[in-house]
Amino acid sequence: QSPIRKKMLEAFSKSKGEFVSGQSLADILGCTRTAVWKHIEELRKEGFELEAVRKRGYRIIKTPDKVTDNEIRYGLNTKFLGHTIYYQESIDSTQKKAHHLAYDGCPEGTIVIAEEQTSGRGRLTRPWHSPKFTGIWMSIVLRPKLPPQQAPQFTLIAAVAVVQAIEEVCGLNPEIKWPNDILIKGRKVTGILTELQAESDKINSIIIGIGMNVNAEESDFPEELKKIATSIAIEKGQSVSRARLIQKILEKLENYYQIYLEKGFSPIKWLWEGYAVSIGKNIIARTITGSIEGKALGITDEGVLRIQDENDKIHEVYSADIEF
Ligand code: BT5
Repeated sequence: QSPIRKKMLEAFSKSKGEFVSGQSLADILGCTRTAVWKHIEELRKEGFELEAVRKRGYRIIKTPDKVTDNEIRYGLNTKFLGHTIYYQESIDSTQKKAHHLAYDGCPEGTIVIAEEQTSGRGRLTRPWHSPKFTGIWMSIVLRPKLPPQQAPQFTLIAAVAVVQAIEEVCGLNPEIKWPNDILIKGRKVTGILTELQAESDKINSIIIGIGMNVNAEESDFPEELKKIATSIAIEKGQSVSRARLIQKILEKLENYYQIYLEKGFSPIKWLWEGYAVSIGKNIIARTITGSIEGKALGITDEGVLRIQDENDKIHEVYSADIEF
């Protein structure tokens, strides 16, 4: 944030919600009233709501709901997850940053979080729309001592954690569409991206990216997403604290991660199936090598989807886009 806007915010905090005249702001900042107005517009872009009244000046009505490291740390109830936080107001992709940090040896449980991503990405380098202050754009680094084949299970563990966090914090009932979509009433509210750094037989780190539309309004989505995406605020009819949701996701994820390390995948699989929408249905799975049509039977202990085609042949699918 620019030093001028920092000074401006100090002046507003001193006034405790009362109006500060344009002239006194100009005096404090040592600039013209036109320049003051420009800085006010910048604050609005940063998520501040300001009231401007002629002859009285400006006052702050609402500060942006931010997800800074302090906001996340305050009230976080985990043993290690989220104890190291990299926060940036704007970033290209939290996933990319987390990869660098993981490579450089950051501690397990490190998270990267930003208010905005300028090139957030989904699977297969698809873009992930991440406008400022409206969502949770977060990447989490874990270091399980496991073979790389088990990595896809982490998408499913994260999905269970996300669904339960949304249920508990927001009172909504999301569903999981294998492998990585969380839906509310058929529209995507969250996407999960699990990537790994590994040697041939062992995982060095797993990077779980979570993108959740929280306080986005209909108008925040570009045309191509309007019909397929939704947000917590749209479904609930009111905005929700992103910091609280993040804390709940981290608490749930840490808990299920520990259960998974102690007891294996089956307790998670059992929970996961309770939230899954596509199981038992006739689906089309589009993979990079082609499409498979048939009945989704369920997932294996590795988190792989089993599909039975019309000739009763069983296919095991590691990653795909599902239509039903
Ligand atoms: C995903 O990919 O759903 C994984 C998304 C992971 C995003 C997180 S945010 C934090 C971290 N940092 C990153 O850079 N990424 C991760 P996939 O299944 O491939 O879905 C991508 C598709 O979802 C796009 O092609 C769009 O159709 C749609 N999409 C894009 N942005 C969306 C949004 N905000 N809400 C709902 N759908 C969206």
